[in-house]
Amino acid sequence: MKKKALIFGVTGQDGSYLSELLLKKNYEVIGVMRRSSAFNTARIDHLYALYPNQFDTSYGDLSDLNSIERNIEKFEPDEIYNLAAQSHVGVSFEISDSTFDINAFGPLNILQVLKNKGFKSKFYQACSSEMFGISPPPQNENTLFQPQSIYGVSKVCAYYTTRYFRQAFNLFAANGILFNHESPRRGLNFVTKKITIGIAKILTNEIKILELGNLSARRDWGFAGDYVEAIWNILQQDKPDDFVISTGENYSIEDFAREAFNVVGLDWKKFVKSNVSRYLRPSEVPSLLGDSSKAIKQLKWKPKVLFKDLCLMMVESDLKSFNLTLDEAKKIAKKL
Ligand code: NAP
Ligand code: G4F
Repeated sequence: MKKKALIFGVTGQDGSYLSELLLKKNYEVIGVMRRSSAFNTARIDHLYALYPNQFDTSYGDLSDLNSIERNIEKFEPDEIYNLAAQSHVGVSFEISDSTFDINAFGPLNILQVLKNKGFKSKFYQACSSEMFGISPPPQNENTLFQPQSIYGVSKVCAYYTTRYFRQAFNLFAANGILFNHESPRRGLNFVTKKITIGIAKILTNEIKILELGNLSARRDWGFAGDYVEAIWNILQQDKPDDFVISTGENYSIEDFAREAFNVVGLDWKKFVKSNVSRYLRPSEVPSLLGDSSKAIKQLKWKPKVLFKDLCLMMVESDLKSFNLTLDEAKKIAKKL
């Protein structure tokens, strides 16, 4: 019998990589996606064709309890991965109610269904290093949560809700506290992707200058493809538990820009402008640096792709989407 996984947030960056991983492991994967006026399946379209008998999607929304119930009852999954969220910290300052609603009440809705209907599905909740906020680095599973945004607060809520259902009702419910992870499939308005696609736009004369916000914040950036392996691993443990997943290295936004522009031989300082009045957040998380000793020991997990290779992977992929090879890009860069 194939294992069955239900993924909330299947259309997102992590949902697409996790689907690929589970399908390779011979799972049957059902992705829950919300209705959108524009198609939102670009990251998973290839999977329908590659795995016609193993992969499918179903409509549902984390703020619609009835749809959650319907999906769990219909598919009776062995494992449920809740990756769905309003995942943009900056945006959460503007749409705080819906961010809190989706990110905090969403997992509560799923867990209530599991408990009330007696389902034994294992449950994974996507938590975040943003929960640590201003707690000084390095951060691990014992670090104080001091979130600096409603996004962070909502994830702290989701974290404790998951632990509560595990402790009070004996559900297999686990939290992954993941530090920033990126990829060519990263959403366009996160800083890494904004920089790497910005480089391709500068080289093709679409823009002259790239505007960013705070350049001094430091992040522990890993590769999403590596992190979904940890996510899967967390649900394969004998007992449910919570794990920090990170690379253990951190760099500033300025460092990322320098490294990424350097891939094509450009000096970032000539092309990046800091527009703090537009992009500065009301409160900032200055430095995230994960200590994943527990995951390394218990999950036997460690990241394969580190900072430099991640920059290279993302720049090359964005050049490709503009029909440029790295060599062609370097030639154009010499003339700028
Ligand atoms: P993402 O690309 O923004 O994907 C978020 C997913 O959630 C999308 O599929 C989105 O659907 C879906 N979604 C949003 N609201 C929903 C709702 N009301 N009902 C159902 N689905 C909804 O995020 P990601 O980078 O893959 O991250 C996955 C999870 O990990 C998120 O919970 C995020 O907060 C958390 N996390 C991410 C990182 C990171 O660095 N990437 C680090 C720590 C934690 P649409 O496609 O329709 O928008
Ligand atoms: O790329 P970001 O928007 O990611 P952020 O805020 O760290 O959040 C991401 O990682 C969290 C884990 O720690 C996840 F939970 C969350 O879902 C998301 O995936 O911003 C990174 C840093 C911030 O300090 C921000 O102020 O970059 C700074 N920044 C500077 N200029 C910018 C920009 N961020 C964005 N999005 N756009 C800018 O122009």
